[in-house]
Amino acid sequence: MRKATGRTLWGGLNQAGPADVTVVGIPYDGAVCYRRGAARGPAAIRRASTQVPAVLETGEVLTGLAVRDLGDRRIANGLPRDLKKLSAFYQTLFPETFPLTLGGDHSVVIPVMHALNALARGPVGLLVIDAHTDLSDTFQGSAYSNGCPLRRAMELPRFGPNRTVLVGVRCFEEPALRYLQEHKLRAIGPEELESRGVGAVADEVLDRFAGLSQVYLSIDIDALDPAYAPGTGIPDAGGLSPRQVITLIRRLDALPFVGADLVEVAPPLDPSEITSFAALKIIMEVFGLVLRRKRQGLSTHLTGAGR
Ligand SMILES: [Mn+2]
Repeated sequence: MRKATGRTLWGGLNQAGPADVTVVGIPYDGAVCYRRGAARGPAAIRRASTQVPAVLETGEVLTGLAVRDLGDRRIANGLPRDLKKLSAFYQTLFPETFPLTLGGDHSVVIPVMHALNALARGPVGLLVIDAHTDLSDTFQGSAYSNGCPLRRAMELPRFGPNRTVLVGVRCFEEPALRYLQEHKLRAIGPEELESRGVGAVADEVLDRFAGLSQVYLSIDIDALDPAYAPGTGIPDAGGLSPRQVITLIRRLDALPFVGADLVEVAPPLDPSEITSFAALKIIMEVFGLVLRRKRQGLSTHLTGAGR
């Protein structure tokens, strides 16, 4: 594990000791089905994080949020081989802190979901912001490709199609589309988001997760239009704007989020670094959400974990 203790990381919020948010990088792109490069995502996002102040665009100052960057965890032997080890690591984090994972390709969140599944006492809501469904049972011969992580999550008892919402999806493999339709998974595409507006969609998301004690947030940077996020393996035109994603996240602080990830930033495909900086801005918004919950005395990590 590479130590990352620099105080300039994360807008200066990075510190040693107990933390509200714990950052972990998983520099792995072995499950990528097209262009690689996401393994270098954590380093690029961290580098960007030394260049910004810890202040949101609303003027909210993030001082007061304790962030600790633990550096990287590696998937040396691929998935599923390293799944148990990584899941065990996350099981030590969830009861204490809000883990924020930097991908890596989208398959890196499978161990995170396994950890949540092992610890949560009740059902887990899952909000996924992504251009793709990631619901393929297998993709190019692998059950652990980056086209499959959401399908793997759906197989875990704490997760399920009726408590999962996809935002930004617009690219469907046919078998994944059938699964989505058969299981009545709620998918809100870019056109619906644009026509109904972010506020209405946020209200629906709040409504759908009402009553849950834990919700996990997974953000694939390819949800953004390639104009805003060209540095990713499979860009898909017609996507969301950073404006929409930032506003959506800001409106969801009533939800009991217990962790999040941001995946699929591929720096070799991102010569201007705008993808890394867009990812960072979205992550800062997640920090803001955690801090607002903390200030209100609301839970910011998995409570009542079954360990
Ligand atoms: Mn994805």
